Amino acid sequence: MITVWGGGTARTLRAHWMAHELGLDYQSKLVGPRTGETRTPEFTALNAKGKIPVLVDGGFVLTESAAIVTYLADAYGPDAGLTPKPGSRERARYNEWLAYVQMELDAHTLYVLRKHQDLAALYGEAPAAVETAIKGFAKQIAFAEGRLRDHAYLVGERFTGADIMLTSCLLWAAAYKVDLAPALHDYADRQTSRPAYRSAAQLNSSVNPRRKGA
Ligand SMILES: N[C@@H](CCC(=O)N[C@@H](CS)C(=O)NCC(=O)O)C(=O)O
Repeated sequence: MITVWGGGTARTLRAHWMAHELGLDYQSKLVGPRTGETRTPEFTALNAKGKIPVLVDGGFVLTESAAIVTYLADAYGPDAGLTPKPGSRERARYNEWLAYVQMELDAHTLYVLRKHQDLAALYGEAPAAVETAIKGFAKQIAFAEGRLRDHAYLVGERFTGADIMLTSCLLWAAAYKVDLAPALHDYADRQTSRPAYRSAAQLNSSVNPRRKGA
């Protein structure tokens, strides 16, 4: 039995979205962040970091949204093309996009906004950090825009887990009213019209529809 723990955030959406792309029959435990549900002994035994999402596949426990997205596609959709073949140059390109999304868009910019705007009561007010994060996002997102001006997807000519990762950040940025170029809007609209996105987003947001971002 496969279980995905976590709901209500851009990062948990990634895991549910890939599970829905694959048509997996899985269980969801929609615990939310900062609810105390990620601090229970049951949860911290799975993830000592106290963070969602977490995947449990039989006795195998995996954390980190990008790792979960990639593992699910590798393990349960080897012929579905949702991840390029390990060892290929396309796989290297896929890894490049994943590292970029996680570091340059998620951790260094959007999550800084999240921490010092919505969660300022927890992490402190930091207007200079917010301003730097907005500028940093604008600079970094140009890399994705350059690709998407004349390609439909990030890797090759098909949808992969990298598109799940990027789209989750574009939705997160849009929720923060960050300006996005037309090519990025069009791209996000195409990805979010996928049936798997729609069903996963509905499930993911059933935790707390008012919550923005991660
Ligand atoms: N790098 C991790 C980040 C996970 C993360 O920070 N999750 C947040 C919510 S999006 C969380 O679980 N916070 C737990 C809490 O604050 O209770 C990933 O991509 O999975």
